[in-house]
Amino acid sequence: MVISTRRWTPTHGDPYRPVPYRPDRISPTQSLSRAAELRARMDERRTVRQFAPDPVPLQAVRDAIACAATAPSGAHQQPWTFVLVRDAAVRRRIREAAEDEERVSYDGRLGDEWLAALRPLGTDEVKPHLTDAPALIVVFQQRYWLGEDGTKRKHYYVDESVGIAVGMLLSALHLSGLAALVHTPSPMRFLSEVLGRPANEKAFAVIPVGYPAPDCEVPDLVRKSLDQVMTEV
Ligand code: IYR
Repeated sequence: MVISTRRWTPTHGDPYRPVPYRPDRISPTQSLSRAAELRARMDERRTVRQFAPDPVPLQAVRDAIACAATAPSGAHQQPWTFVLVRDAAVRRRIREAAEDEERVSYDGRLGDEWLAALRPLGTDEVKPHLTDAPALIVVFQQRYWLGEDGTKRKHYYVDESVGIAVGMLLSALHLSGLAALVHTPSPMRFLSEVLGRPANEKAFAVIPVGYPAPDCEVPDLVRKSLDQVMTEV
């Protein structure tokens, strides 16, 4: 297996220049066993809110981000930026700002119906995972393309593209043995300020990454069964 090292440059307006695509086919039997194994592995993934302070193998996190960046995107515009934050002081500033927003949210901004929906998850405004986890991946969506000369160009299906990439990121982290959490403090503007991101980028999620704390607990959730989420035509 070889990873391409060609560097991306803007392709806007380029002609269609197809190349052959001939991936090896695995047998149906191999597909069945891979799919069954993946299904069982993915079923073991849990959102973790209590992290051990232990460091994580950083290249595994970088590889997971590279996996996420293989996601399909609208017009192949790849409208994402992943900021990997390890600096403890920056994580502390993110935690303080996030908790300031969450306090307002849990004190009433969310409303009774939303708070009732969250009750079984046991979440509150205290966000220790933002400083306990050894790394945060802050995902930004590029609402539009911003050239070095200030040229702006529309990006298409940005929410969908970044959502797919984050799904692939979570899968890659989990399959690499790392725990994660999708945290969406709202509003998230403070993340652009703390991390000095440009005007075309908008924070999408903060993803703490690490190992579960030895005393980690998770809610006793039940996933919908296959027949509850799928119908065949
Ligand atoms: N952003 C808040 C609230 C929250 C909202 C949803 I929807 C969740 O699934 C979990 C939490 C927080 O992070 O606590």
